[in-house]
Amino acid sequence: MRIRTVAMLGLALITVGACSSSAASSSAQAYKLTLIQGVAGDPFYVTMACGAAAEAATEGVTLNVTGGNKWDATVQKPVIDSVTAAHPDGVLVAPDDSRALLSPLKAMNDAGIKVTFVDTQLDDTSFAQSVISTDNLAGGTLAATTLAQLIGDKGSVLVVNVDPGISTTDARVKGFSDEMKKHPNITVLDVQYTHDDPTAATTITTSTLAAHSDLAGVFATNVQNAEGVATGLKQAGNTTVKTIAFDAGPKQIADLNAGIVQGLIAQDPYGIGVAGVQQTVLALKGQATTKVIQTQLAALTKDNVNDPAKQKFLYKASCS
Ligand code: T6T
Repeated sequence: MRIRTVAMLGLALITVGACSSSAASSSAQAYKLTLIQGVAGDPFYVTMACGAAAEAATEGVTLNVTGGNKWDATVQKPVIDSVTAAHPDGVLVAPDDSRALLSPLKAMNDAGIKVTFVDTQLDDTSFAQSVISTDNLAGGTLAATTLAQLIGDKGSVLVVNVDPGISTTDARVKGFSDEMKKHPNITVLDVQYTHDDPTAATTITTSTLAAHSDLAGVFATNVQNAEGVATGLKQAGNTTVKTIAFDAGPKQIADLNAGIVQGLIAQDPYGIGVAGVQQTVLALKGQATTKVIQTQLAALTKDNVNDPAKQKFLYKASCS
């Protein structure tokens, strides 16, 4: 497998080939695919790229991986535009905003590039070959029932989220908030946004601990928020507040094992990457695709995190 990293316009661009480019281009079906990550460097998207690269190798297609260095639609838009200009055959994309990126992604589709949504999606999915994600609503519900149990069904809970307008994290918060309505002795505080910055999550945790003496639990909606919340609880020496977080990056697993976080709702980003390549290649071959695919999730605790069956839900820092 060939992996090449190129610094371009401040973006990380990785080329992963199943075989040498000359060999790939000699095959009639050596399609060129690009994966546009929600943000580069996030273990969720690193793992998704590993799955996509493995499937690309199996199928004999080439895969470029790119992404902005920040979760921000204004950073992702030029990345999308430059991929459209490069004109691969198909693109797997995780849009950073469910509305703001409609126009550049429609332009990509109108240019004849097959588009598949992986993880996040737009409000308008009409032109997508396939939409592949976790059942984020169900994950949010599971986070709420687990947290309610951990805190004895009473007290205040803090929700630390990325930004409004992201399909995945919006659905997680909806599932969480709707479920918490069934728990009258739990007060869900106003959702706080971090723009995907762990430092902001730490600051929010510190100030909420100070302002709400009955704070009993936290729901952190993704990797960066979970990392920042754990840091805030550690810095405060707090051992009473219970935390449930989405995702299963390496630092999150360490925090779970250390007892700082009590539960993780882990996704299967590797499987999303595999399915994304499979569906895009089917579309390119003119074969039927599956319009909506929901991949598995798993509830991880300190007690089950080492089970063999859970290992596929742990995210990677790199593919090797
Ligand atoms: O939770 C994942 C992903 O599903 C979400 O859309 C954005 O955040 C992550 O990448 C984790 O940081």
